[in-house]
Amino acid sequence: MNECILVGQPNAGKTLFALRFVEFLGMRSLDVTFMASDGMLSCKHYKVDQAIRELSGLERHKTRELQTIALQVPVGKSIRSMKLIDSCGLSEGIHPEAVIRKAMAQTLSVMRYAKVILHMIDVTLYVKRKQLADIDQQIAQYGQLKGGYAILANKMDLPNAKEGLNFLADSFPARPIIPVSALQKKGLKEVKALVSRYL
Ligand SMILES: Nc1nc2c(ncn2[C@@H]2O[C@H](COP(=O)(O)OP(=O)(O)O)[C@@H](O)[C@H]2O)c(=O)[nH]1
Ligand SMILES: [Mg+2]
Repeated sequence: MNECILVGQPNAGKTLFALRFVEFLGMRSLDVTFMASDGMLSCKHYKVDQAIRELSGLERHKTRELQTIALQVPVGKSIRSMKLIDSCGLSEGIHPEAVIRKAMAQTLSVMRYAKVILHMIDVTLYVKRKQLADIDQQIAQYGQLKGGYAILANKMDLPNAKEGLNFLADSFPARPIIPVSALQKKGLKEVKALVSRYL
């Protein structure tokens, strides 16, 4: 199966982006499989807008386990199957909550076998701050070892986002960077084109 994992810091916009991508592919509803860190699986059916309300949000670490969405992606004249895996945010240091620590370990293990790693970064983090967070540096280093890797520079709708994007482009001159706005549904076509190359 073609796995594509969304990784990045908490609140980068991974969950909202995943759901917008589903919507972009023409799906009105979806099945999400939740995999807890102890391996327990559960599944829930959502309408896209309901999933957005329930699964994305400002609360840090709202996504606490791997959430897999099975997708059918039209590529040329054929349809390819793909699993889009939304993950718990990776943050610096050792998180005090065991559930989150386990979810982060689970994310790292999927990164090993996923065909494509989409590294989501909130560009507004880098408008003022001109130093990369270690975690973004590490994900990018790991991504370099993979064929399928791209940085999704998210929240391009926000003021001064361009400055953050420029900083990322200077920091990662050799990596593909796709500017997106999960909120305004921008950049979805470009991400689909990239992902399709690996399906
Ligand atoms: N302005 C803006 N806000 C966004 C965008 N993408 C996500 N958000 C907001 O950022 C917050 C975190 O989003 P979420 O998808 O839960 O982030 P996750 O922790 O990476 O899964 C939510 O309040 C979203 O509405 C975007 O493109 N633009
Ligand atoms: Mg999330």
